[in-house]
Amino acid sequence: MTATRRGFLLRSAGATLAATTVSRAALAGLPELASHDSAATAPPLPPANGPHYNPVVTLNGWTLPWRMRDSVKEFHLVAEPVVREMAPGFTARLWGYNGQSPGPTIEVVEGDKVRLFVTNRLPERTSVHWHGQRLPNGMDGVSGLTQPAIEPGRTFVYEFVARRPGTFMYHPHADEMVQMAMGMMGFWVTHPRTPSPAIAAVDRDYVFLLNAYDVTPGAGVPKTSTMTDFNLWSWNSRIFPGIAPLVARQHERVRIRVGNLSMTNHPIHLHGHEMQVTGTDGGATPPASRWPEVTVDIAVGQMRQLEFVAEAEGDWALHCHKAHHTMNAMGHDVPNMIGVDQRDLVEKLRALVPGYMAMGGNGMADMTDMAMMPGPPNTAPMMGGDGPYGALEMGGMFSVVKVRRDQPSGDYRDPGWYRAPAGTTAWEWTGELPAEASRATPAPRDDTTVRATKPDGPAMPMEH
Ligand SMILES: [Cu+2]
Repeated sequence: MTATRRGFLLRSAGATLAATTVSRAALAGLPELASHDSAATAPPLPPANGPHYNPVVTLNGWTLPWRMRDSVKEFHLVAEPVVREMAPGFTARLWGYNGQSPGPTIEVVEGDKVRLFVTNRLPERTSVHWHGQRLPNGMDGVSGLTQPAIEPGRTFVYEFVARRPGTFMYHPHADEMVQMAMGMMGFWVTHPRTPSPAIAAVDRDYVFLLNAYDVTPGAGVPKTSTMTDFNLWSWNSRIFPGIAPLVARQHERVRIRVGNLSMTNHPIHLHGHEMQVTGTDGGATPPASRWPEVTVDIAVGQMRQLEFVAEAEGDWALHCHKAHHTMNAMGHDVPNMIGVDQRDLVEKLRALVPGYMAMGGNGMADMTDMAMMPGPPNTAPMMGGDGPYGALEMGGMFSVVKVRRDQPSGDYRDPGWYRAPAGTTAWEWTGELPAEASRATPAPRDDTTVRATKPDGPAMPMEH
């Protein structure tokens, strides 16, 4: 939901969220303030003016509208405390922009003159660095080095020409450790003025940031001094099963732009297809330099454009290959109990702690069956998400690329789970090799999780 500035002011009048009030006078003359209060994936924002391009889709995010003033594209970013639903049932109190963390995606065209108003509603000073852009030194947003910091309640103006097409990010260069650990970051895409072999037109163009938080189960505010042992590994401040699927029609060309603003690298792995890195932080890769990959490591501070043709129908996992990064709310100093007979121990402990249950003796998958193993309120399940054949036993940096023959082009709605053709799903051995045609296809365990595409529904938002 995009709210107008009027709605925003009305809402914030009674809200305790905003740490700093900004007077009406200070907002005078600024572009209408757009704000989002939902973590649903917003439909792509087609350009209202200027050259046409196929707009990007920000997973569980949205694109910032702009206004034109004398051929300058004007945007208004507001740095402020936000409440982010990281997964259904689990919210975190973060800092971000315009109502969400990450902030909205900024989308422009090569050669655009861009003016960005940045209002600071945080309790401390900030700045915005336009990561990867060619710009005048004084617009680079490093507080203390290229500009004074933006004090609470103040608005600064950044202005430059988006000279290089490609994939970019924005984030503070002021109290960085705290502000980035709190979720302050956003995506920026500059489309080429004319497509070229190096920057081909694609049918779907998805963007997300890799980030991570350390939120004590039951608490809502991240610990900002954590250096490596994060417990929530997220894409756009969402964790599986809260991450929207990436939907494509079979044979479509799909681009996924990924930026890493966490504290470690993430090998992003796609099932069932080969992809190429068509762009890096520095721009498009020359086509002759590309090679196929199924896993692309994305280092801290880097952006990568991954592209593939969605040739194979199905529900294909897309995830970070560091296994600890596909878990939620995980403590990492857990003893290994695999193979340990805990029966004696359980008896003794039950005398002291009624209802005590032993865990981990056969691995940790039991955790998914103990959905009810209640953590404190507002705790993300360690592994969550039900698939058509059972628990997915995944969390964190995990989503699904859903390739469908009948997905209408331009339709980003979740088509539900894939129904494999008979005889094409792994089956249980019964002692004999059956004829291909008579292989049993395991039945999805719950038909309610297998939703059919509703072609008469609204053309857009995928609620997830
Ligand atoms: Cu990772």
